[in-house]
Amino acid sequence: MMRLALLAAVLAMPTPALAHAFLERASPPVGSELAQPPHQLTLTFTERIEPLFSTIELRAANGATVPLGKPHLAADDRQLLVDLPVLQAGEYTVVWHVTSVDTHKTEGSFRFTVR
Ligand SMILES: [Cu+2]
Repeated sequence: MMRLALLAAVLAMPTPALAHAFLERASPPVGSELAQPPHQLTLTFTERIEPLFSTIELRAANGATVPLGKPHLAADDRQLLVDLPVLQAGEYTVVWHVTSVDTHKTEGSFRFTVR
């Protein structure tokens, strides 16, 4: 019975999870506290991504969106970079939506704090 349930769960998955782009690491790091405001945001994903259909949003603690330029792609196509304006002290939330080259969409968010 257990085995059947497991098989059903596997069959119900629309696509192999392997090929989806998830956040591998970030700069500033997820959950970090920074003594100096960062100049750039760098998100590294587990798969190559399509920059035209990928966005990065930055929200201040009061919910206001911090205006950012368009993110650009680093050489290995797995990294999105965006320049940051001078950030005031406070907690920030990075919200990312990316489309990997296999057209699968993923999204997530994380926080960092500027002291
Ligand atoms: Cu995928």
